[in-house]
Amino acid sequence: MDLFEVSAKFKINGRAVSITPYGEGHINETYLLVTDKGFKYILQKINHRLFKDVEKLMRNIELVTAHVAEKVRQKGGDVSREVLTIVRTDEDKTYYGDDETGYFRVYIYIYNATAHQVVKKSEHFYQSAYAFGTFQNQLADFDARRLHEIIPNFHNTVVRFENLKRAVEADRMGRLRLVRREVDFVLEREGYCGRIVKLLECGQMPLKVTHNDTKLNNVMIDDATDKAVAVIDLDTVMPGSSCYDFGDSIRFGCNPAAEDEVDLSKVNFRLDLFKAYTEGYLAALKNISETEKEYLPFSAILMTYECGMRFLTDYLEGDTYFRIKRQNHNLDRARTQFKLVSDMEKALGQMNEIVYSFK
Ligand code: ADP
Ligand code: GN1
Ligand code: MG
Repeated sequence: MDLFEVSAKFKINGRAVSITPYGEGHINETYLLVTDKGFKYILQKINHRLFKDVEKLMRNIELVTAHVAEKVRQKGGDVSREVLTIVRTDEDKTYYGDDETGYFRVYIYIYNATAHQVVKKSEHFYQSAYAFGTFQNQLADFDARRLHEIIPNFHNTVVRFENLKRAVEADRMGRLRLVRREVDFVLEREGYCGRIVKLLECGQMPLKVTHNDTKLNNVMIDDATDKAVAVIDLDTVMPGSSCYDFGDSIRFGCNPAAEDEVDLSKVNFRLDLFKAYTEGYLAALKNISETEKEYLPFSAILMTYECGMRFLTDYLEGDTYFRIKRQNHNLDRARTQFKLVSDMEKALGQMNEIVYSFK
């Protein structure tokens, strides 16, 4: 079944006339769909290898988008822009497909807005912080027990570390000899892994409903006003720590170069951007505890370290998780992350000062 046939199963306005690959996501296959009536939609082939239970995945997204939409409505906002809207199938389902065809979903396209790949204006970064903070506020009264933990242990760095060790031992692709330095970099920092996990376990760090994938390109920024419009990519909304959401944003956004930049001299941790993000996050986030605040700077290191470790694991296992576009792509990605970790370790004191310079 081709993509045009798939698109005909959904309640879109018109008939699809073009369907083209879109965006820079590493997980799903994303397409821009345009109809003969000029309407645009986002068509996605869901990564079924990762999201084995599509029914539960889409149920999570349905619950979360309905909850956020209600909050937007209460504030008199524009529900078609400020939250993802699922377009249903003719059979009134949130997705179409089966194991053979693959699984597909359609979202309303958010017009006149961009998901940026790097921070071009620090205002955008401030705005993305405000948006992710607001998203957490909107879900603060959402009962987390209604959510399925779609990828268990997603930000459990202890488990991620064990996975890397297993990949090293197996060395399936014979690539270990090429990455000894990177593996050592990870092993030397094992002490980072359990810190937030332990705080969550003992209840010192509050467990919240968080986004868990807070890259700049998972937030739509209005092209005209530079304000954040909506948080997108809701596949990983699960119970987590607000520190994870903060740290992952810093990981991606405070680097002026691409996540897969090969020239590491271009990869640097920018403290001015850290300040912009921190200001936006603290301005938006209601009820942040002292422990959360204390661990914000460290969480930037932790999330960057964890992501680098995940790229490295995938490289060792033969690139089965993150989509790659070239040889060594995951290794290049891992290297940028470790360069950022080194930079951040040196800047930890300054990051702390910045966090405590805000109320
Ligand atoms: P992945 O999980 O693979 O990262 P995303 O859901 O983030 O997939 O989508 C990939 C890209 O598609 C986004 O970075 C953004 O550019 C674009 N996109 C996704 N949803 C929408 C939408 N509703 N409106 C406009 N663009 C979107
Ligand atoms: C993936 O889906 P996307 O491209 O926004 C990944 C994140 C990583 C990120 C690294 C479900 O995000 O966890 O931090 O790549 N998403 C999933 O760029 O694993
Ligand atoms: Mg994404």
